[in-house]
Amino acid sequence: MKRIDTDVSPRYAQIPTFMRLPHVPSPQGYDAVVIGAPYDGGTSYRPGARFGPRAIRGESGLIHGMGIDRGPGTFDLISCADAGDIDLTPFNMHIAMETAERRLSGLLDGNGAFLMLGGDHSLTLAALRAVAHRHGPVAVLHLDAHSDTNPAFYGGEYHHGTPFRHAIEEKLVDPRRMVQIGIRGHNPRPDSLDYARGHGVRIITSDEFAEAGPAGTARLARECIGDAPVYVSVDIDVVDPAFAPGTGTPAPGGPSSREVLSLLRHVGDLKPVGFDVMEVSPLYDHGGITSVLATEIGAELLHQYALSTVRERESA
Ligand SMILES: [Mn+2]
Repeated sequence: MKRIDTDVSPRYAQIPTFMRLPHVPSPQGYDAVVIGAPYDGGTSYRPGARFGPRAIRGESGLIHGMGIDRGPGTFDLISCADAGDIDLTPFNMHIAMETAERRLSGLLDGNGAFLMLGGDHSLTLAALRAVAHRHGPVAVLHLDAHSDTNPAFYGGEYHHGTPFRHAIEEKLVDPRRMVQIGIRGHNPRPDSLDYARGHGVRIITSDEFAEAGPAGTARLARECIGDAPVYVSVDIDVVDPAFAPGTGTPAPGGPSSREVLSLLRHVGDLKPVGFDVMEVSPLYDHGGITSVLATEIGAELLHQYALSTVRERESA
């Protein structure tokens, strides 16, 4: 199956899949599969991320597949499909998490990697369970305003502020090969950064990112992650709410969309094995700018995966 041809059908036409990829509900043999995770049962403030995947897909027809001066397009290098959404119950997080893990594990059985479109960040724990099942404990490149290593809130162990604490506790990730970039703002007490730093996580705050710049920050991340298989998780709230207002817990003082996109251009130098773009809440968006950015980030991650896949193939 092929992508919808923009020479035939204008970019705002046809039923939207991510970047006009073919909709393949049970994909097999693809290098990368895009999957939506419409869910917001773990949000602590603004709801609405359950509508994220649909909004991202709606805007994603805009993207042709590759920016200027970037060489061959992503879909000339690797095979990709859109598998649709995970059917997640809005009523019970434990069922939703199990459903997500099962579906994502199933994708990894027959394909190279997935790009999950969220959905709130609690589902990244399900993704890491699936990825660790396949690859063992992975390194993590985590872009977010928040470290998401909080304790339980209101008696709930699992919510969108906890996935990386659980991932560390469940040994799904190697915290010494984990980098969190863009962290800022306010944390409830005790400071959740204490937990992350106490386990050896490398935190690069928003101010440190601004000082080192995208290339310098990428260098720091590469020193920490090395050639370990790495999961890349992007909470859209890493970007300043001036550029990405449509999200659950906005935090002023973040990097611009350009800075985040140029940082992500270095992901292909690593060995990425899975991706997500989370926390898009279209209810709070304006003119679709957050969804447009999420689509651009997803496109960049697929391209970086294509570059690393081609490099691995050539060295094999
Ligand atoms: Mn997050």
